[in-house]
Amino acid sequence: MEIDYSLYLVTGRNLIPDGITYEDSLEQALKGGVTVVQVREKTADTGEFLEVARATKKLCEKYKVPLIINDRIDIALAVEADGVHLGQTDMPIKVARKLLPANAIIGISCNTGEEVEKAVSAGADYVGIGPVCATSTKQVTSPLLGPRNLGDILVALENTNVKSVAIGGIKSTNATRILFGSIMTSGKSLDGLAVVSDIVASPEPLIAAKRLKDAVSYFKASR
Ligand code: TZP
Ligand code: MG
Repeated sequence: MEIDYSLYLVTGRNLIPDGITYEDSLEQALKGGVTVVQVREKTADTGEFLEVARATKKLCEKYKVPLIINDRIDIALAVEADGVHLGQTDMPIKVARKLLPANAIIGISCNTGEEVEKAVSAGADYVGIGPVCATSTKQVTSPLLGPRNLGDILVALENTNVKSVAIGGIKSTNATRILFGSIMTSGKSLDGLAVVSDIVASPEPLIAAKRLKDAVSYFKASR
């Protein structure tokens, strides 16, 4: 399955402003041009996670956008999601691959070139590289990369078909700098940007998504 990684929305239900429902927020983001959705639920129990995943799947189908589930292979299977996103300490990619349908998308979070190299040999479809900038959405312990280190890490993807998104503190105000900054050191460019708060914490997720999408489209058109 070919995925357009341009604007990869990672959900964050706790960040949605009062008065906006999860479904409204998601639908606005999809209308604004989000191209992939990852359901990330760090505190929900299994029943709640499943419910959110089902609601998300409905909207993803409506907008023909692939659905990725964070961490939980069982939930991905239950809702027939398009894939899973794993962390460095989650189920190993090779094990996940055995459990999931043959065409499942598997992505993994990476912070270093070595982690990216490992992800490539384990058969990842894409890597989420970060945190690029400071974020308060997730407690991060790994070093902030900035565009330059991000570019150095992208070198590990040269001559592979593995796609990449950057994550962590990405906003419409720094998107262009991250996209263009990261190609200074490598011939490889990002395939997209992964964003939580700049979209979901916005009172206008459609506009927020559109701004980010425009930045990625501009970058891709100029390559
Ligand atoms: N992984 C690394 S940083 C991060 C995740 C899930 C959070 C990104 O959130 P935001 O709000 O886009 O900075
Ligand atoms: Mg995880």
